Amino acid sequence: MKSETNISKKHVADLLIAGRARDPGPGGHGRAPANIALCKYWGKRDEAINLPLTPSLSVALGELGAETVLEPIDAADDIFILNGAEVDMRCEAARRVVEYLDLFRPVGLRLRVDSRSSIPLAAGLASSASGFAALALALDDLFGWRLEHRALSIMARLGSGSACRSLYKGFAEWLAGERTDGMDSYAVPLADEWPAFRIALLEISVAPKEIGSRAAMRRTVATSELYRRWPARVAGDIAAIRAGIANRDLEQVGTTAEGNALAMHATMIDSRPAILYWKPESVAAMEQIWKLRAAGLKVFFTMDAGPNLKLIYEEGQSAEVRRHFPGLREVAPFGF
Ligand code: 2P0
Repeated sequence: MKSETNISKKHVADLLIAGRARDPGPGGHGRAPANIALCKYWGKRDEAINLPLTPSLSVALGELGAETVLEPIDAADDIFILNGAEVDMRCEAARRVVEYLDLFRPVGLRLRVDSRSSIPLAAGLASSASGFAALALALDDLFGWRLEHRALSIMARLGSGSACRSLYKGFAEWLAGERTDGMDSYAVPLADEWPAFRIALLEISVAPKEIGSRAAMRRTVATSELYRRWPARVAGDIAAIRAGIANRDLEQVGTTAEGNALAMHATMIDSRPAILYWKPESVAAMEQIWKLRAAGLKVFFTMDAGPNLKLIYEEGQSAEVRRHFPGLREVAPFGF
């Protein structure tokens, strides 16, 4: 299923900024929202440069996201500050940031990376998407490149696949593309605004995962028989979600997004060895949502590579939904 080539991130980075100066200005700033997929990205056709096997579609989380400031420093090593605290440069997160900076900066340039995330850590949300999108924007600003959105989206994708969807407010679709260099694999914003749309984080557990999404994706693609059905499932789901958004049809968007997330988890469960992110409380929450829906409340859920749920509903149901799930963290993607 995969079509790995020998194309490296460095090669793509050079294509993106070909002919542009690499002299830094005094500083760079970038800010990007987190995003939640309604039709999931699950599985790569090229792991080296984060190319997906299928398209995906997400909604950005308004003001929840990352903000990054870059400054050249006269030092032997980079400095990485996350939410005000200096990060040990030997840790995995710092290593990924340094590796990413190395793709774009001249040899010898050291940077102070000051990053803030407004994503509640307790929500169990991955912060890599908004983090790498903000970092891409900050680099673009630091070097004064003024890259177009498409190039910025590809640039963000090199940090983390789903980061390419974090450049826009509202809904965005990541086009899978076909090229081996991935220059046609980037996200585009959907024009639709849906002010009543709500997405809310229902925390089940924030314990560290036993397997990260990168490794889980790899195992699913390599071992799940069911995964062979995934591209066809995505094709139908993404069309249905797109049409549902255009018609402000919550029932269609909600049922399709919920089914898509469950199908993604089914491919994980079908992997050998099986991957199961759900906790008993995750299943209890799903059952509660189905019960409320049977009783007439329009509320749906999606889930990512973890045990937490994200609830989908409209403003009119907000009070009722929050009454049933008191700890919810609600986001109005168009209302900030
Ligand atoms: C998504 N996830 O569409 C899917 C659904 C998790 C479940 O994108 O390896 O951190 O950096 O490309 O983007 C999480 O994966 O993976 C993810 P990499 P990423 O939101």
